[in-house]
Amino acid sequence: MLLSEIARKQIEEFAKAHGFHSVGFVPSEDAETYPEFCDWLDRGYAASMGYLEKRKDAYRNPTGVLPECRTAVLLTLPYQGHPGTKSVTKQGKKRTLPGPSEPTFGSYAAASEDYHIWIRRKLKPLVRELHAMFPKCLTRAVVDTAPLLERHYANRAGLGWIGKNTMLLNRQIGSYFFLCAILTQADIAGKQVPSAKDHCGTCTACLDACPTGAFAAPYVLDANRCISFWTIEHRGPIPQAVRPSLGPWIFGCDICQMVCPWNQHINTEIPDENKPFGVQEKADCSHWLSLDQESFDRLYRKTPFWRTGLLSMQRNALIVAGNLREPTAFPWIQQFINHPNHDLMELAHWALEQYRSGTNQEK
Ligand code: B12
Ligand code: SF4
Ligand code: SF4
Repeated sequence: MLLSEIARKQIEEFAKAHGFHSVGFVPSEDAETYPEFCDWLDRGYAASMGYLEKRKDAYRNPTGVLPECRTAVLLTLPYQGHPGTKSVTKQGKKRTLPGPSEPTFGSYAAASEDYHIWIRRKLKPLVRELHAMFPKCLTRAVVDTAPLLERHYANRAGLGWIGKNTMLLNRQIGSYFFLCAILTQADIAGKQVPSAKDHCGTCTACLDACPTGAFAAPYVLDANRCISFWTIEHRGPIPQAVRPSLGPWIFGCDICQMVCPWNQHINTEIPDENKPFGVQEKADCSHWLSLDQESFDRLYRKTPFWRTGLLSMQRNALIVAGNLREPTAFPWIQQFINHPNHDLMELAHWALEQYRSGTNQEK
């Protein structure tokens, strides 16, 4: 057995014993989909996520992150996906539509700790294992934030295919999983495995279900129209025309995953770190509207909500409360009508208007 083969086997066994679902290896080569990525940026589909354009060159090859990189090790970690899909018949056509008519949030944020934090921690023993095998090799663990086309390399490493909803999908675990990588100077990728086959077929459930029409084409998402972008990444006011399309989503959106046939009946081991925690509160408009900065800091410093910040979370909660005319949030909205932050004050008036117009419609 070649040394690289032994190394791959050992890392794979070690990773699986540490709760990773799948592991794949790919040589550090230019991404074949790099032109698609550049085209995506040129069309303005990144919206205001300037960090992507800023590091455009680095995305071409993993050496943009670790100049000495010879191999990218890609890994997956499943999380508990959003429950509540149901089949309905719409316009004579049977379709699967998402359930939530109550406030809700992207299930990736259900754990008690931000995945960037705990995945980094989980990668440490793996990095140590690599160093034990290749003592002088330079290595860098990557979760989400480095300029690496994670889905592309995961696809090349055989971990799944890129679906029409742009998610990486795996036949066993659907798309409810995180991706992460270890970039290393050790040359262990071996012979390239074939990329996973596309299993979307003629299905278009995700494209049909997206409430904002965010897919410019199959496999191409325009972030300017994506709820996930508006509620997580965007800072500042959300235009009036966009607000109703947020529906019940306080933070993130799972609709294009909820309807995916590959996400139904998933039964996989969820790592302990990823177990849902405080789900009811996170999906409660009143909870977000009642928080002061100190409580927010205390409760959410180590969660994905932290980067979005309290003001943006309250912005989202006001919009969702208005969209759903959420009865329990009503008294909390009143507290915002003279808020020192002009955007929140304007939104509180907008939200109250939604309650009023809703009542008028019902008369
Ligand atoms: C920016 C970003 C976003 C943006 C833009 C998303 C997007 N689709 O581009 C926003 C804020 C909208 C977003 C939302 C979400 N995100 Co995000 N996001 C990222 C981030 C940081 C970069 C993605 C990126 O480079 N986008 C640019 C596009 C062009 O690249 P791409 O999506 O990888 O697309 C490739 C393919 O589509 C292919 N391609 C392009 N055209 C074509 C055409 C054809 C025919 C084919 C076959 C392929 C193809 O080439 C592209 C480049 O390689 C990654 C982490 C990372 N470093 O990769 C996480 C990441 C993609 N996000 C993730 C998650 C979990 C989410 C959400 C589910 C969160 C939520 N619940 O709200 C949603 C899902 C929305 C969706 N359908 O994608 C996970 C996805 C895991 C998975 N199983 O795929 C990642 C990998 C983070 C992680 N480390 O786990 N996200
Ligand atoms: S995350 Fe939601 S808004 Fe964004 S593309 Fe998917 S379904 Fe559409
Ligand atoms: S819903 Fe259908 S088209 Fe969309 S990603 Fe899943 S299988 Fe592919």
